[in-house]
Amino acid sequence: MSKYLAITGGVGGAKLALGLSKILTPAELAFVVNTGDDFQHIGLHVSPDVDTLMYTLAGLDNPETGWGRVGESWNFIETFAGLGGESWFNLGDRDLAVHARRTQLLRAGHSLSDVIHLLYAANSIPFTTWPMSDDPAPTRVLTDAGELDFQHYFVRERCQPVVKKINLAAAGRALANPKVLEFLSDPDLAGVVICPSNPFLSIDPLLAMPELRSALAATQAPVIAISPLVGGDAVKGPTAKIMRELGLPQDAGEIASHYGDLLDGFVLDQTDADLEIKITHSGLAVRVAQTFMQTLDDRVDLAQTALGFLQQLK
Ligand code: FO1
Repeated sequence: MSKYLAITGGVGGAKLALGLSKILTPAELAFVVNTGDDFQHIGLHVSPDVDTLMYTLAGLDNPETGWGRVGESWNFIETFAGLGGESWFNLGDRDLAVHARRTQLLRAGHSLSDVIHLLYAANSIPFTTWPMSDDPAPTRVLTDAGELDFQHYFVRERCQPVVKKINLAAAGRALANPKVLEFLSDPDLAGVVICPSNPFLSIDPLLAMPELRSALAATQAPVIAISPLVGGDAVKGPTAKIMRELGLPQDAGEIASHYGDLLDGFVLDQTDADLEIKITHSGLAVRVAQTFMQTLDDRVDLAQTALGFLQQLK
């Protein structure tokens, strides 16, 4: 039985995750999610990338924002703000129940892995989904406005501060999820897909975990990444802005070399087909496809392309 692992974080990654979930069975597909965005907020443990994937796989995601739930109400946060509480991080009423239940379970001694299993099962999601670690591994962002917690940079400051460095030290100290390490050494593993998430904010935290990075480098299965850039700009979020601020060329070729020798293949958007030669010369196999996903069909088509590419690379 061929099995596949999808590495995802944020909104872009969740889109492809949905596409993969429509063509593979739970016995064939597992997810590992970035938890570097997690934070304690107003006494609650918030896990944005875990929840974005959950809502997306359950068909409950807010199609406008990509995060949070569709059909949300905002009575709590409005009332909380009226009492002088922080409201820069928008917590919808139904979303709030997820954070409250997760916090309650964690306080009762459950691991983040267990909590994810319980919350995903409660939303009838049959796919195995692992956090990159059960330990806290908060991403911090060094900017011209000082070092910021991830959500302060991303939401409170709306990604405006100029990024100097992404601080992944906590991820470097966190214990990589042994289930993921085990899956990467499974002889039935037929491929790994790095979804089109922000490489610097949503994928690098996982790769900053030495054991996870070396397990990915050592796996016998082919590893591919899908470009999160289309024509030099991110579909959503600050990927291109961060690349500019880090002094990197804002093109898909840079993304391919960012992942370096971890990759066997790279999926490039058709807008960037001119980069195919350059990337191929770096020793990578390249597929050109539509990576810009608007519809469910787009998500499924890109997932099919990714799987076909992995089968070709085996
Ligand atoms: N992103 C925003 O830009 N503004 C918000 O108010 C916001 C609230 C929010 C609540 C729950 C949740 O799971 C995600 C939320 N996000 C919000 C998105 C979140 O900051 C990002 O999805 C990830 O951390 C980065 O991909």
